[in-house]
Amino acid sequence: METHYQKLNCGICGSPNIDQVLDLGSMPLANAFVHEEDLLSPELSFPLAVNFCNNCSALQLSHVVNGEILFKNYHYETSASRPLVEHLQALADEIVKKHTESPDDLVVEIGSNDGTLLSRIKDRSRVLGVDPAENIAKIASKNGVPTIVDFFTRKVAKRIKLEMGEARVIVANNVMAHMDDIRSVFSAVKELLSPKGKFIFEVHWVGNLITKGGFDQIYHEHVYYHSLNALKFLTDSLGLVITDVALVPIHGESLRVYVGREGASSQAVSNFLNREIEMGLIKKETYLTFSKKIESNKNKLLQLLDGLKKDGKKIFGYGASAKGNTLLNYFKIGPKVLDYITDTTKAKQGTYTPGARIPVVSPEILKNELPDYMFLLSWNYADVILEKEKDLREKGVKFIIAVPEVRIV
Ligand code: JHZ
Repeated sequence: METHYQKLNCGICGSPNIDQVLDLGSMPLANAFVHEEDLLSPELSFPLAVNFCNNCSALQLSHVVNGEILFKNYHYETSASRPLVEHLQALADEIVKKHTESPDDLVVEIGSNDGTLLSRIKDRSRVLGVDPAENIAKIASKNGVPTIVDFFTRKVAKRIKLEMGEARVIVANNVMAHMDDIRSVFSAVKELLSPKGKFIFEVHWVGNLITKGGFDQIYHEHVYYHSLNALKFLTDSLGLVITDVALVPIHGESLRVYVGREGASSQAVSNFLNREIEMGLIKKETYLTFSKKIESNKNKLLQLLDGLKKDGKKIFGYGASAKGNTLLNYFKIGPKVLDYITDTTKAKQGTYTPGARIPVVSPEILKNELPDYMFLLSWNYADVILEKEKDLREKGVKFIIAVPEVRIV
């Protein structure tokens, strides 16, 4: 099995006219948490660099790691983050009320993870999940969500159509950035979707990446950093229509894109396309400037952490997110700076973060041991977490947040 390969053509339009705009060096996989028994074994690491396509403006990784390595045994569980669960509850209601007509309609989710979304739809519609991670799909099945353990391909789409009929809704949250062969995935969607059906997906928006500076969203799982302009290039070329778009406040800001086999685009779509053009998202220079900003944020953060450590302060990390691992590894922040990282995901507790090797522990530790500072590695949930941790803050624990700017609260 080939572990990774270098992309010589744009994955959206096929053009060879691509240029590198950012290089983060060789990095371990952001979700490959290390178990105690593997501490002495070397970790896999791969080049992490970003290319811009001068033809269709798509931003994408220069090297792609084999999906079997990335996703077959996965540590991220949707249900571990309460704000995400609430977000998906609202999406479930929207899907049922606005996009299905009868309980016989089929809703298929690509990258269904632990079944958090579909379990909220299953009593109102027929549902089916598709996810390559066997360990996570098992949890979904326990939650009553039938799941095909596989990548979503044309073959799988045909099989579903044959056995269950066309899908009224296909939903894919935080997976359309992950699939290298995105053109085939869209073709498979077209195969399975009913003529009046909707393909609804959410992806982190590159505009948020650029304006808020959350470069830590860049890791091997995210092959693409989507703009609506590049996505439109893709759907146009496949005879699909982006019927609507909304910016939703999850993972910073994400695009929720509605795609159909027929119909017209809403005014919101053309407004959004223009907004991105005005922001410079279809220009290479924008990404070169962004890449320089990462270095200045790095200096500010390292100076702050260094000063605190010299003053003898104890610092823990909060939330062992995948993005946190990009930041820790690129900025070379290790266990000498952060004693522990607390995380609510059971499967991450007792492991060590990839690369930096910082112990991940249950938040229960905070009942016995309080740090002076907690470094928030899930800045996307800052508001909710600061509110949730009121007691901790009243006890004097301060939070360090690095995105969009380095600050202490
Ligand atoms: P969170 C994930 O990235 C993975 P990550 C994936 N690759 C992807 O594409 C993006 O999402 C979009 C914990 N936590 O959601 C739970 C607490 O401990 O920012 C999670 O481990 N306490 C699919 O991993 C982590 O933090 C809390 O109160 O960067 C958050 O990870 C909360 C709210 C979370 O995504």
